[in-house]
Amino acid sequence: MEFFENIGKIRYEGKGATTPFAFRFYNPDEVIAGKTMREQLRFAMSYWHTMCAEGTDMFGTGTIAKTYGATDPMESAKNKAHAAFELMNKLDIDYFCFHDRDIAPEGDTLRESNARLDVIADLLGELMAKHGKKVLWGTANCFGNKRYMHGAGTAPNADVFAFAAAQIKKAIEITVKLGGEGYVFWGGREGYETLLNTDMAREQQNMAYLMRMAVDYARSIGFQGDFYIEPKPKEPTKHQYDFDAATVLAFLRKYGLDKDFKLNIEANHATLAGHTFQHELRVAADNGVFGSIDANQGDPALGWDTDQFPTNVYDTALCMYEVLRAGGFTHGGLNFDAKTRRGSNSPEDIFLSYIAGMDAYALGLRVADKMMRDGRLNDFVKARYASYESGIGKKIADGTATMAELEAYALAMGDVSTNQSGRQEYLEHVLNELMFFG
Ligand code: XUL
Ligand code: CO
Repeated sequence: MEFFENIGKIRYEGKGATTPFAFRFYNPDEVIAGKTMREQLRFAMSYWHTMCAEGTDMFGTGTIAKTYGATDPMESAKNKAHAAFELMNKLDIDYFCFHDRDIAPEGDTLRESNARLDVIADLLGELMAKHGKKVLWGTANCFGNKRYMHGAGTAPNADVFAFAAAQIKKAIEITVKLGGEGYVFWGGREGYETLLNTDMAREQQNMAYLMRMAVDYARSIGFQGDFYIEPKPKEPTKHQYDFDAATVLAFLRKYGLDKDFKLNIEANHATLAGHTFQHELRVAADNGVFGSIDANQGDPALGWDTDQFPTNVYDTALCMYEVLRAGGFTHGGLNFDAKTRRGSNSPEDIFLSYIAGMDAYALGLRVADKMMRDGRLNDFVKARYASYESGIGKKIADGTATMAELEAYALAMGDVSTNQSGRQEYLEHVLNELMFFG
């Protein structure tokens, strides 16, 4: 059974493409910066937005049906799995990411939910083997059900904590069984609304313990991939504990989890935190925890997580510049945690959105590669800090200068005689040149 019968395989047609159902910039087998584009970009489909989300918002019901021709929830889940592989095949996407509840509907009891998961995981395993697709990462949805209204790992109720642990254990087992390369913790409702009812220290300590147990359990059953925390500052709670990359780093270090976790940086979460996407990626890379990326974009005029498909090439170029600087992905990749707008409600829109996002990242990779090879940006930064390569600067860099020595140096100087321009506008212009010439 075909679910998207009007749409054929999307291929690279380059500049001469005459149909919107073609890649203009993503040429999977072309080598850029030493690897094929397919290997550099490691695109993944998000099961939740793509296969499940129907375009609902708090003002209205869905605009696009995602039942895949079935009324029974398990039949629908099976059809959904088949549809997912058709979509990945047609879009030439190698990976997918999922929450437990995206792939199989929750049952009345945990036992029933787990049994349903087993059925669908077996089917996914068969389809993966048949079509050569892989799991980039799995995760547990510990935020949708009403039992998690006060959080999961940070719930004030120990029974909720226990339920969440059991749910995560199963999600890890499924992820491992499917050969997943990563496992994500996004703290869905791990945060608070008011400190008048919240013991923040206890909640964070409990969360760290849950993560410790999860890591140890996963390793004990043979998981060799990466664990990620996905920072987000707010939504659904007012104050999410995993606010941004720096906050997550402090948490990981406090609880001795920093060797076990990397970060999954999401573009729209970065901007919600008041940062640029590039900033969050740099913080992760500079601290040795760059892992994976949720590729989407927000709307600068809106203050929430709009999860739009990424089309802004400045952002994708600066993102891929960070990825290349970090040496590329290892287990991570670019997961399109993105959904079509509520008004883009046809199956064609899903394909056109992925094409737009994949082409935007392909362009980003092409520009980033030019930025690296051109070298002007890197050389400029290097020259800007040249004073730390010799003399007093080298002593500072080596950590051998003393306060008294620096005082003597400053007194002898009288005042700083030169301070070089930062040339911001020129560098932005260089970026434009690299983007739009050749
Ligand atoms: C929510 C979000 C999640 C995570 C996985 O904002 O980004 O979909 O990526 O739970
Ligand atoms: Co995300």
